[in-house]
Amino acid sequence: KAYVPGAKPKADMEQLNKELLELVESLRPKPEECQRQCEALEALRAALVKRWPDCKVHLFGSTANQLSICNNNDIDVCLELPDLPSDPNTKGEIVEELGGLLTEAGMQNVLPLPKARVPVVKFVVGENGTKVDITVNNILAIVNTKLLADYVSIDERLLQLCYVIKHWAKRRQVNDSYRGTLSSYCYVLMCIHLLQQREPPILPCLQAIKPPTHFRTVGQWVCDYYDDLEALKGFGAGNKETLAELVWAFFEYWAWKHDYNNAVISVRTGGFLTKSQKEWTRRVGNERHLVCIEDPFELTHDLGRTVDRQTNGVLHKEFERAACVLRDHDNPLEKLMEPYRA
Ligand code: 3AT
Ligand code: MG
Repeated sequence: KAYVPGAKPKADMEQLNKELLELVESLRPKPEECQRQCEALEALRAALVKRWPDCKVHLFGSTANQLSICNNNDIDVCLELPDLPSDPNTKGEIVEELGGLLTEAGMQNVLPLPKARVPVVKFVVGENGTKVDITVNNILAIVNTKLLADYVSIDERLLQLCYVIKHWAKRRQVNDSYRGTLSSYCYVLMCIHLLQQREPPILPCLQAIKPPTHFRTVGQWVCDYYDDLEALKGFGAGNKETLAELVWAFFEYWAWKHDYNNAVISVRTGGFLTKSQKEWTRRVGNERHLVCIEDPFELTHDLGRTVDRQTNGVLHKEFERAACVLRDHDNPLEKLMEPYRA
């Protein structure tokens, strides 16, 4: 199982690539599923405008940036209320109120979490079974959803890689930030970072291209970046790497090459920072900074902060397992995606 520098996968990479592309196609959400989610959003919007006539209701997360895989059945919604004070207590109060209002409107399994880092209500739209997470004035999430969507539109290999990694992470049960592994959002940032690092790069660093063309400031965070996608068409064309090669590169990196002791992955700079630069060298409260992934906008936020000693071991073992399966098997895909059994 040891690292062998320079070792390459044993599999026929052309064949593996073909199989991975088929997997990607099978993971695309079906039109019925999208239709159901749209209906859920409309039902919700109708209930919300009755109480807040000048609110806006945004879709964000994977259903808004094309990175949703089929049977995900989960939508992320943000209620935008103009003129609401931005302190967490106010958001918590709105979340409490939303809980009552959604129950009255016939939503099911309504669970308000007013004390969460980002206050949220979880519920299910009764008629069609769509699960919803609704947050209040979560403007950073709207902006980071657009950033991810913009990256997705630059090179199709990003969507393909994200699908494969998200599918793998769900199968291997390492996609749950509440249980100490990593969120989907975090995996997507890891994929973007990898494609920024290829030689030649497959993705640019949108926050480093000057001058920016998209402007937004959210609280203390300046979220400006370059979003002239027309001008970036064909950016990655000089790099001919296939999906199979990128999947291998992803797992090889996280299994053996990432410097877990010192390095911070930064999509914002398109490169690496150190834990000391970020002052993420020691544990503060529950934030351990064992795996460090910088949020592109909320710069004090380490997306790996939820990982603890035990789950760090689990994650690292899973990355190693995936890299070894790819390296040592003639026909690795089925084994790579084998559901985790305790
Ligand atoms: P799934 O397809 O639902 O697995 P997703 O991309 O929708 O993946 P999540 O449901 O984990 O990802 O998160 C929804 C969005 O919420 C993604 C991002 O815009 C925002 N978000 C999630 N976690 C964070 C975070 N820790 N910091 C900032 N934004 C976050
Ligand atoms: Mg989601």
